[in-house]
Amino acid sequence: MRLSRYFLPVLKETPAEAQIVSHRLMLRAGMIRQASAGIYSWLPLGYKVLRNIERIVHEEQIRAGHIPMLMPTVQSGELWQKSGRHNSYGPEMLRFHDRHGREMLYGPTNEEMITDIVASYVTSYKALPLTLYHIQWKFRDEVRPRFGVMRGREFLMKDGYNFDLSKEAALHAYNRHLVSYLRTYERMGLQAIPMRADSGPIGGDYTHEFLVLAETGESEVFYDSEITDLTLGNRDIDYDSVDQCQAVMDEFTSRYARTDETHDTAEFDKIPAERQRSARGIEVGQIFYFGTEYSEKLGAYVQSDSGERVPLHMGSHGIGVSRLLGAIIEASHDDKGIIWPEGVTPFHCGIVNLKQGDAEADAACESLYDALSGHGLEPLYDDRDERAGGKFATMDLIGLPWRITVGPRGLKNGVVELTSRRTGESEELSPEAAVARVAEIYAAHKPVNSGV
Ligand code: P5A
Repeated sequence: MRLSRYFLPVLKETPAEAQIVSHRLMLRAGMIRQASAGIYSWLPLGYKVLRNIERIVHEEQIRAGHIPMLMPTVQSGELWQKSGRHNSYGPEMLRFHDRHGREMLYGPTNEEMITDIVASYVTSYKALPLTLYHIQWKFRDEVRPRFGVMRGREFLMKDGYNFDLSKEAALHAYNRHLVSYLRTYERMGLQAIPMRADSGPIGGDYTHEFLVLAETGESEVFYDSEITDLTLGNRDIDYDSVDQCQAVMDEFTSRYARTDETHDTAEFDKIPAERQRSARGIEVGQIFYFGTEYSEKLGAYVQSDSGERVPLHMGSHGIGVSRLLGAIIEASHDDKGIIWPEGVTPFHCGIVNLKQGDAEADAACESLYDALSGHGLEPLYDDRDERAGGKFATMDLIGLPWRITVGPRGLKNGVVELTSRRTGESEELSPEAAVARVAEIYAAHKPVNSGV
């Protein structure tokens, strides 16, 4: 993309309404625009990151054996009457009537709808285990929408639902989700810690929230500092293996890590004092096992292998896709702007031309652009007739992890400059070597051919 032809409405001023750094930076970098409280338009740069996050979520869901589909945003109130949540959900649910006077709502979640679908088609245990998911907009009329996309009213969620014959099988689905979520967040450059949580209006005995530690987080958390040393890394996990998923689960959940809702001071005090931590965190996902409650209410039963009619064991699992943009920025920024992890960056590499209009510099930038594109990378070429300082400031603000700077002086010596946004370190290299280096860095972040 050439910046002169892009739509990147960056702001020089810090918007007064934004209280936390991620919200400020998303507005300043021209990523989002508020349409009304807690509802945002995704401008091109923000949309690109949103799509990258969504792609990683899809890839990791499919890797875990879960099946993508799409349910509507608008639902009929009827199913919610059956589950009993039409009343209990309260004013957070946006309700309205269609022209025939029927109760409609903008879905805050999809347990009822998916259970109804499965109840309609699945009749035998042979169709199990089954996990279906979608990535779809939700609406919750939050009392205090704030912090930009972090607590929106309209927000994008990945929500998945598992259907199993027994509690044991459903707990494997729970563990499998826990492992696949760890991998999902790590690919986005995030450490999200699974913490014992409170099940709230979704219900159920088993639930973990995934929290990214950040001062601006809305949740208070308590944990054993050892948990922050754990990573999944490149471990090759067989998601069908009950033992392997259980082992990872045990490794990550056996240490104390809880939100304030489940915090237990006596338990916490058993950890050596130097390892006790209290902090704040951003909840980027939550998993639940809730048994047969929805299946019984909505009629999701199957014939077991002994011929009995049994209700399905279910769980639901959510990732805050749009919230993740805010969480990533909270975890990765500096005074100058955003620092995107390679896995989600909107463009792979910036190209800054220090002397636009200089025939040699222009040609070198064009050829870098082609060479990077030839490697399947997407560069953002700042081809505007602007001062170098302004170009650097824009690149720093929008946070591309790598920048190649091209100027007549360097070109005389056959070199360009490759700069890391994270460390600020620069290296002079031939244009070919700079391209090869950038391509090598991104080789570890190639999309998985997952069939989404
Ligand atoms: C699990 C999937 C559920 O709704 N039903 C389907 C279950 N869980 S949840 O914890 O309530 O939401 C899942 C994740 O969605 C994000 N989230 C939000 N993001 C932005 N703005 C909001 N107002 C908002 N509410 C929830 C969180 O990341 C949460 O973990």
